[in-house]
Amino acid sequence: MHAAHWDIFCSVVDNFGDIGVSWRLARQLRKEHGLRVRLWVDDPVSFALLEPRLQPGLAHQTLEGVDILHWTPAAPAGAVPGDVVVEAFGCALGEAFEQRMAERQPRPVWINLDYLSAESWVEGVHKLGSPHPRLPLQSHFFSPGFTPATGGLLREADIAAVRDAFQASAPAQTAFWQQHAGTAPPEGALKVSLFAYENAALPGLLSAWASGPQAVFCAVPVGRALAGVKHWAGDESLAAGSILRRGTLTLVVVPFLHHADYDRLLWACDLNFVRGEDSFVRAQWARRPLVWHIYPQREAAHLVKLEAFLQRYVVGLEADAEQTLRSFWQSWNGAADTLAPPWPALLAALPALTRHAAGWDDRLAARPDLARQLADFCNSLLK
Ligand code: TRH
Repeated sequence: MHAAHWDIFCSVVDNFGDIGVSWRLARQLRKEHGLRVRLWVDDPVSFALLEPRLQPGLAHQTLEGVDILHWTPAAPAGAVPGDVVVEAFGCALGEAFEQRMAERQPRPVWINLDYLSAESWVEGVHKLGSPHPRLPLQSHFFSPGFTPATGGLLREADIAAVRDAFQASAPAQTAFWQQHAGTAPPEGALKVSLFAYENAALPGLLSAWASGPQAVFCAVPVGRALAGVKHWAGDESLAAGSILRRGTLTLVVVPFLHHADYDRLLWACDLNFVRGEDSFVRAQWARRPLVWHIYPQREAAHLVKLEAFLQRYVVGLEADAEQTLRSFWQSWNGAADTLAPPWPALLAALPALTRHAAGWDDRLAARPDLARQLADFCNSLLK
């Protein structure tokens, strides 16, 4: 039987989560499932930030066996749709392409890949069919999630082995820091990565890190949180390669890293501040405590999602550590009365949170990952 041909469409609305997830999914379907994958992306410039091998000027190129195409209003109109068409995050395929899908025999399996949420309604939507209003086509929702009744999470088959080898190797970590930060963390410092949106709680946290008692080595990738760091430091010149020292805090600005190096950053740190969707999941695979800055939505809808995740995540966590984690996350997300996330309490809870993060990773690793579940689901519809 020929390897099924998949089309994945991704529109970069803002930020990097949509393309981060789509690129990860495309690579995994190619590498682990032997599928022929075309990835259509409307913003190759943003894509190239997390995948520097990409040449944004090319209409068509191949990376890691995946065909990458610049998706323009004209580009896919002449293409014959694949056996499976994945519409990532409601990106709208366009009438011309939908028409070709309807004309194709057999018709493609059409997947609407959803955003990740820990809310329980997701289980009711997962795999639900939705007829096209005009054409003889049906799409299916596919919902990532944390429970067995959802589509699971993106997780490569070899990630635990690669991560464990890196975390066990001091020389590999030192080489990593030297390459990307130009310096190694001071002996005994707590290593933290900081990826966030603009955050009113940031100055207070940076001040807490600068005033001890624990030395903190913080890596900030270039991006939205850096403006807040500059403002706090009173130094507008901070850029990739800068090293800032204030009291017990050493802060390094690292460039926006290649996907694989961003994983290494998370693995090398004792605590990771992450945001959105994809970095949030990657931090869970690091087996280290995390602080999530959730993507803000209208009418505070994101706070419901935050709570839904917390409810799942804290199961089995000691009561004190749970209380600390909740108040820290709530204040980091502007959902607490205070703008000061309780840093001393979080620091004290880190050993318990680290043990918990390892157990959480073990539990999720035992579940089938999203790429496998999606491939199996589509295969069942292709028969
Ligand atoms: O960039 P984000 O804020 O993306 C968000 C979310 O996906 C959100 O759900 C969506 O609605 C919104 O965009 C439009 O955060 P996220 O999801 O963590 O994506 C960041 C990607 O960037 C992820 O794939 C990791 C990658 N990354 C790197 O490759 N290198 C880096 O140095 C950093 C900081 C991130």
